[in-house]
Amino acid sequence: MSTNLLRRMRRVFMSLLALALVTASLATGMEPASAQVQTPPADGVVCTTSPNATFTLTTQTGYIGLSDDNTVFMWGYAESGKPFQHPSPVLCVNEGDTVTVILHNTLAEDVSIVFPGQGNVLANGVPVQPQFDAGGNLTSLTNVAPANGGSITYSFVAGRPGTYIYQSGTKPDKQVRMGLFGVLIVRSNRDDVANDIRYAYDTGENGYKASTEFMVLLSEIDPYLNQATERGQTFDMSMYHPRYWLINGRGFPDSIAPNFATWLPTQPYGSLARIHPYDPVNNPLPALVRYINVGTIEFPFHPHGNNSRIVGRDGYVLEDAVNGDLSFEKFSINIGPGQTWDATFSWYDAENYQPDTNPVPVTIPNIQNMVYGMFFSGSPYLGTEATLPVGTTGMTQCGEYYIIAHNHALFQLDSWGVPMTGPATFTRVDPPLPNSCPQ
Ligand SMILES: [Cu+2]
Repeated sequence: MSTNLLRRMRRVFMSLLALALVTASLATGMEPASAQVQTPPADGVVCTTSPNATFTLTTQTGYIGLSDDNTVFMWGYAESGKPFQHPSPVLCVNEGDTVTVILHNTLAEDVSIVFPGQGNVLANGVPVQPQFDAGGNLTSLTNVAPANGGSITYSFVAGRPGTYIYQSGTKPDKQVRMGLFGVLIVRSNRDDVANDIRYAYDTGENGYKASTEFMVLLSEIDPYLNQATERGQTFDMSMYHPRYWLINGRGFPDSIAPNFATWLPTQPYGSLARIHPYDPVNNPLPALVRYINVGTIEFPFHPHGNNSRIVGRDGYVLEDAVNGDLSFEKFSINIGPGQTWDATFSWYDAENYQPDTNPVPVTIPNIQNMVYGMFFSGSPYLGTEATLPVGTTGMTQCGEYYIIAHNHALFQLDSWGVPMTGPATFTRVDPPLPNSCPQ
């Protein structure tokens, strides 16, 4: 999707989103599958890697843009020498790597990082310990990088493949809410990247098309907490009340803009899932979505018209020695706070409607009698662009389908009172290859 299209769309989406939902519903009852990536990829997970799995992170402050055009002050862990970004970088390592994270703290209070799911974490070479003040009160869940310039080095062996959170273990009620969190992906030794195949885990049926790997990192913001922090004021956490909910640090429609969209300079990660229909020969593997919840309550995420297969949770493959495979099909993906869920999905062209040989079994009304959503090509047939009524803003490129996926707690599908924004994104289903879609 081009930059211009997305900018136009941002202006007009409010009045047209309802129509888009109608359009999207035309494509329900079917299921998703796979896409194209470049370097850096326009869509999909953006991995921050290091040859020796060593990452140098520095706390930074900055601002993000939200769907009501507000901006909010945030904290983040940024790669050394790079500016603030939200969320913090996605750290990708391989199982068995000795991972080293060097944390430099520029903030005026102690910060830290905990690595839930990782065992035997060291801080400056010795096992991490909770921290207490002189009165015996817990001050941090782990060793800290002291305020105003302190540093600490964490290390651990990445034992199991999976999706993990890393986040502040110091005043997490405040610091995680302020943005001190990110995702850690541990890759499996089963991966066969040369053939575009990865596996979420070392065992089980969780192979996926490597180029269709997506992330849905769900978070929340109470802007009054952020404002108080920016002003150096205290904030009464009993008054904590989020007004924004985000995917990968963006609200809709920014959520479907490409990775590194220039107009979202501090929010590099999009969440559009771009795939092709399942094909037993040419596109047999599913896509993978890594769901992560760093909020304070459960988020019932809801990809329309599509079941996913949950293959792992919290870095554990869903199987055991007695029962074997324990993966399961799921419609809404209800992720608890602090959880990660890994889900595979394909999109099946179940009816395979074709204009000549297998037309839709309804009489299509005259276009004057229909309302067109901006994500409707004008034709119900995948891969067909048809005439749009005069004055209609069309956003499709090659007759692709857009299927909405959103947080189904509808009071959260919102940006401080602007409805139908926040945690919503799309699955974009391109026609089978070869097609005329811009890549
Ligand atoms: Cu819905």
